[in-house]
Amino acid sequence: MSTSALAERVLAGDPRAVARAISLVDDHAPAAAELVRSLYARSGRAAVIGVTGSPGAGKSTLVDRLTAAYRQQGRSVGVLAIDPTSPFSGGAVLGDRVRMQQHAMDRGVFIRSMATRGHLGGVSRATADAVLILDASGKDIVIVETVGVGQDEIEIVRMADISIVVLVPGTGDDVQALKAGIMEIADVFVVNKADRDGADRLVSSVEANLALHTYRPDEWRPPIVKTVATTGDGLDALLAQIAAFRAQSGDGPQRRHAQRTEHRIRELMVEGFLQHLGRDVVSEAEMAVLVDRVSRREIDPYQAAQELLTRALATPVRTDA
Ligand SMILES: Nc1nc2c(ncn2[C@@H]2O[C@H](COP(=O)(O)OP(=O)(O)OP(=O)(O)O)[C@@H](O)[C@H]2O)c(=O)[nH]1
Ligand SMILES: [Mg+2]
Repeated sequence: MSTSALAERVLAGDPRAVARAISLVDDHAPAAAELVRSLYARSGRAAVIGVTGSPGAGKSTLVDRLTAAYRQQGRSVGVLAIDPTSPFSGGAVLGDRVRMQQHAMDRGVFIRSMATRGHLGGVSRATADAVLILDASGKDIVIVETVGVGQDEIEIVRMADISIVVLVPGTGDDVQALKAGIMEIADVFVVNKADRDGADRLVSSVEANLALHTYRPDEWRPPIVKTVATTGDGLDALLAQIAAFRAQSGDGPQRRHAQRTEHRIRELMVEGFLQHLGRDVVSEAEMAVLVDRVSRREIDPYQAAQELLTRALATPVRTDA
C-alpha cells in the first residue's frame, strides 16, 4: 500500500492501518517520516496523557481504569505502552495482552505496546510519531505509559499535555525517583497501592519536596492523589485533577505545548545532522583516523569537531533518505 493510501486509512480510523503505521515508526522505516508528514496537518486534537513510574507501580492497571472512565464519557482512547528497557521486540507483555483482550471488542480503544529499538532519540521520536498517528486517527485521548525515570522516559513524558507520575509506598526507590528530575516533569502525583502501609508517609515526603518550590498564584501546583488502581479507589479524584489541569487558566498549557514543539524540532534537527554527518560527511574509517590523531595529541578534540562541523555545513544535506 502506498504511504498516501495508508495515511487515508489512518485518517479514517481504520485500526489495522493504525497498527501498520505505528509499526513503521517503531521500525524507523524510511516511509515513516513521509507518513507522519502527511498526517501532521490533520493532528493536534487529542489530549495526550503521560503516565510514568517504576516497574510494577500499577501504571497499566491505572491506565485501564482511566481508559474505562473515558470510554464511559464517550471519548475514544489510544494507549501506547512504551518500554525502552524491554529486551523483547514487539513488546506485548502479558499484562498488555490481557488488556487488549478486555478492550478487544471496543472500536473506541486502541492499545499498542512498543519495545522501541532505541538509539539516540529513537525512543522518543518513535513515541511522538505513534502519538501523532493515534491523534490523526481520531482518538480523543492518547495515554502513553512508560516505565522508569531515565532520560528516555523524561523525554517521552515531555511530549504529553499532562504528566502523571505514579509512586508506590515502601519501594525505597521513590525518594530516588523524586531526585531523578521527576519533580520537574510531574503535573500530578499518584500514590498508588494506597492500600499498603506507608502511603501517607509517601504523600508527606512528596509534599515536603513540593514545599521546596514557591509556586506563583497562577502557577499549577502538582496535586497528590492516593489511588488503589485494582479497586478504582481515588480514580474520580485523579480524573478531576486531570480535568482541572487541562482547564486551568493562564498560559501554562500553551507554554508547555510550545516547549514540546520546539523540543521536537530540535530533536529532529540533531538527529538529521548526525545522520548527515555519518552518511555524507565523514566515513567510519576517516573518523577512526581522526580519533587516532586526537589520541596521539596531534590535534585536540575541539579542532577535530570544528573541522567536521565546517565540512558538514559545506556539504549539501541529502533529502532523499
Ligand atoms: N495492592 C495493590 N496492588 C496493585 C495496585 N495497583 C496495581 N496493583 C498490582 O500490581 C501489579 C503490577 O501492576 P501493573 O498495572 O501491571 O503495573 P505497571 O506499573 O504497569 O507494571 P510495568 O508495566 O511492568 O512496569 C499487578 O499485580 C497489579 O494487580 C494497588 O493499588 N494495590
Ligand atoms: Mg505496565
